Amino acid sequence: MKYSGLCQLLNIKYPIFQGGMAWISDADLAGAVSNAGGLGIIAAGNAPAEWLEEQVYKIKKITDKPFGINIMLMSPHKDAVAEAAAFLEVPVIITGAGTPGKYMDVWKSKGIKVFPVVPTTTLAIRMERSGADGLICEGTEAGGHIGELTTMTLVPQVVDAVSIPVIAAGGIADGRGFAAALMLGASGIQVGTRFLTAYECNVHQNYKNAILAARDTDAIVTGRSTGHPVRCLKNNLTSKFKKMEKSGISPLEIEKAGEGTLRKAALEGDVKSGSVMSGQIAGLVNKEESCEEIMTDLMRGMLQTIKNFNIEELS
Ligand code: TUI
Repeated sequence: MKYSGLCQLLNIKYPIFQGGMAWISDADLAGAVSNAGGLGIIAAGNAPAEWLEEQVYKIKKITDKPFGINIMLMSPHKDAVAEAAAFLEVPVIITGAGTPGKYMDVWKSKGIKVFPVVPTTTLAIRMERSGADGLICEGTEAGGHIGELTTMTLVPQVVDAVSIPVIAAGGIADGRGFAAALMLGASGIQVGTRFLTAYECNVHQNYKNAILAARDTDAIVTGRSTGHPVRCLKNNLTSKFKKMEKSGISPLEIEKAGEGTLRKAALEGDVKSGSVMSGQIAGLVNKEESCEEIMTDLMRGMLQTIKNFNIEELS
C-alpha cells in the first residue's frame, strides 16, 4: 500500500506522523500537527493513565482530525494506559520499546488502528501476523531508545517482508529525507526531532536551543553495554554515562543513573545534566517554526526533490 492508501486508511491529508516523544509530545503539539494534515501523536511515556485521559480530552478540543497515542511498553503504567486507550477508543495507537501482542485483540475490537515500532524484519513479520495495521520502521538514526539497523537498510527489507504499510522513521527532517523514504518503498514518514523546535511544542526553551545548536556528530548513543541504547545530545550526562559504562559497574546501577533525566531536560531545562534525546538529524534543524510551516515544507520539499530529479543524468 502506498502513500494515498495510508492517508485513506487513517483519514489524514499527508502521510506524516509526528514522532511520540515522552515528556514532550502532548495534546498541544499533536493537535497542531493533526490540524496541519498529519498524524499528531501524544506520547504516554512513563505517565499514568490519568495524564493520558486528560490529554485525549484536551486534543479533542484542539482538533476534530485523527490523532494517535504512543504507548511506551517499558512504562510501569503500560497496562493501565493500554486499557485507557481502548476505553477512549483513540483512532491510532503506536507502540514502542516492546511488543504489544497481548493488547492487540482488545484494541482491534474497538476499531483502533495499531502501528507498532519495529527495529527488525523478524519483529515486523511477527507484528503483521498479530494484526498490526501498519509498521513504523525506526532506524538507529532516531533519538531516544533505538535499535541497531539504519533506516536505509531496515525500511526496504521490511517493505519486502510484509504487505501492510511501512512508515520510515529515524534521520528524516526535510523533503529530501521524505523523498528518499518513499524511494525505499515506505508509504509515509515519522518525524520527531524537527517538531522539537515547533512553536506549539511545550518542551523547555533550553532544550529547543540545544537542538538548534546541535551539529551532525552531537547526537550520540549511551547504554549500549546495558542493553538499553539511547541516543541523546552530548553533555555532562553522556560523559558520566560513558565513564560508568567503562568502569564495569553493574548495568542496573547505570540504568538507575538515567532515571528522571529526560524530565529534567524537557521540563526543567537542565540540558547539562539532563537527557536531551535527539535524532542524528538535529544538525539540519536550524529554526523555530509552526507545525503548519513544518508540514508544508516537508510536503513541498518532497515533491520538489522528486520533480528536480534528472533521470537523463543516469543514461
Ligand atoms: O520507544 C522508542 N523510543 C523512545 S522510548 C523513550 S522513553 C525512555 N525513557 C528513558 C529511557 C529509555 C526510554 C525514548 N525514546 N522508539 C521505538 C522503538 N521501539 N525503538 C526500538 C523499539 C523496539 C525495541 C525492541 C521495539 C520492539 C522491541 O521488541 C523487542 C522484543 O522482543 O520485545
